[in-house]
Amino acid sequence: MGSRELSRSWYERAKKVLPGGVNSPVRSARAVGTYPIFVKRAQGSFIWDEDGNRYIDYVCSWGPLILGHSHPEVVQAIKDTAEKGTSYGIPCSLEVEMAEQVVKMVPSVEVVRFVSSGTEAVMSAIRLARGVTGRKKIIKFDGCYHGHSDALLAKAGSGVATLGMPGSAGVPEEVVSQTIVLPYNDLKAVEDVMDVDGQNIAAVIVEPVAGNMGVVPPEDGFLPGLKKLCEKYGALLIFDEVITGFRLAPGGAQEYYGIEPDITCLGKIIGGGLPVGAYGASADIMRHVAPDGPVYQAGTLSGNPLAMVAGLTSLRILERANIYAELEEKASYLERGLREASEKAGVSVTVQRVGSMGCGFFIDKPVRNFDDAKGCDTEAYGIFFREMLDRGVYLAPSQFEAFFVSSAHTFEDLDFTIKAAEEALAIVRNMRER
Ligand code: KE4
Repeated sequence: MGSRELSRSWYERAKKVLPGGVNSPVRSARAVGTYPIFVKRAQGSFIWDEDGNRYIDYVCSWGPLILGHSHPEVVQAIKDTAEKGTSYGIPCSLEVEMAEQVVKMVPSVEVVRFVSSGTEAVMSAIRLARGVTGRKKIIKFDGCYHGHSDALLAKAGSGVATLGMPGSAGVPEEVVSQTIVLPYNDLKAVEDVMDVDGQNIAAVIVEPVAGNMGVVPPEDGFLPGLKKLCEKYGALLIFDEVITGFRLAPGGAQEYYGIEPDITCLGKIIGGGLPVGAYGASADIMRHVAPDGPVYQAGTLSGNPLAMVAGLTSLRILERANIYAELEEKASYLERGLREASEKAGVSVTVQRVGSMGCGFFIDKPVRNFDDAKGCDTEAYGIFFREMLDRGVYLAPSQFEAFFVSSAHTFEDLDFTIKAAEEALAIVRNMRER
């Protein structure tokens, strides 16, 4: 691996005009004790930095690029569409075709509204649930991330079943006072809150597979239990499928686990690499959304033809190619290899995976919630990240994120990654033994 001097100089220049030199905090790589690379181009499973170093990319733009970077059909569709305009602010047929595609693929969605990010999708879904039920309180789970809208930037208060506390400066307590934060996979905690306060709960929002504390699968009974409790108390169940949507199956986690939520939030893959978010539900629920109903939501670039065609082309490829069996084979191969690498190095890494999303927790036990995840050796993860980077493998610059396998990753890429992991973990062990 060559020098990364050009990335470093771009970073110094960026810090003068962008907060922390980035447009999203986790990209700063501060959590892994280094500075970010600056990407010059990307193709398939590879990214190249400004210094010309090539990396196998497992971030895939935080999930969107399930088909790999610059998929030729997606790029061509964007080019062809751009020549006819990039945004109209007036309805166009691509929005209808894209909505029909989402409705066709996502089991619980009959009507969908497009927005420009996952944050917008979730923010709108929460407003919709409150508008439909006439209730204010929402339940979310500690360690789940649903974008940066105020109501969801709540962190768990001390203990269980406490009202949220602001998870960020600038979020008034009044806003998060209606947000109850509970431990993920703790159905009893939800039951206890609902037994007392169920009639005031507008919605329970959950990542059906948590992907923002590392990857934490739902334990048996958790998702069905949430659905039953919501039905019992008249609250709406919201699946935040911004990561899992189109990732775990064509119909996302709700197809993978066979559980249909009341409202679904989508993002990432749905945009094929361009900014698209969406929220959808039954026609009966969505008729509450303006201009049909009283729940207001709007967006200048919502449904713009460029983003629609990138997403539509991607979804049609996913539906046609049925790549999920291939992704399962590749991701399970990588999981096995990482497990063997950690055993060989004598460094405890708990690999957790669902489909083509996974992570390696630097801890010697299963991780079932955020309190478990917080017990990880994040310093060791930082060393691992830097050593893998030096060997040409780009992982998430945070222990509390996921790795993603795309259809562009080859078994050669996976073998290269596993070998690099063996070397990197040996260095983690040696540094621990000092
Ligand atoms: P965006 O607003 O970033 O498009 O989506 C927010 C969001 C909502 N729901 C889930 C489950 C999400 O994972 C996200 C965003 N994910 C993060 C990291 N996993 C994006 C990376 C970043 O914030 O830079």
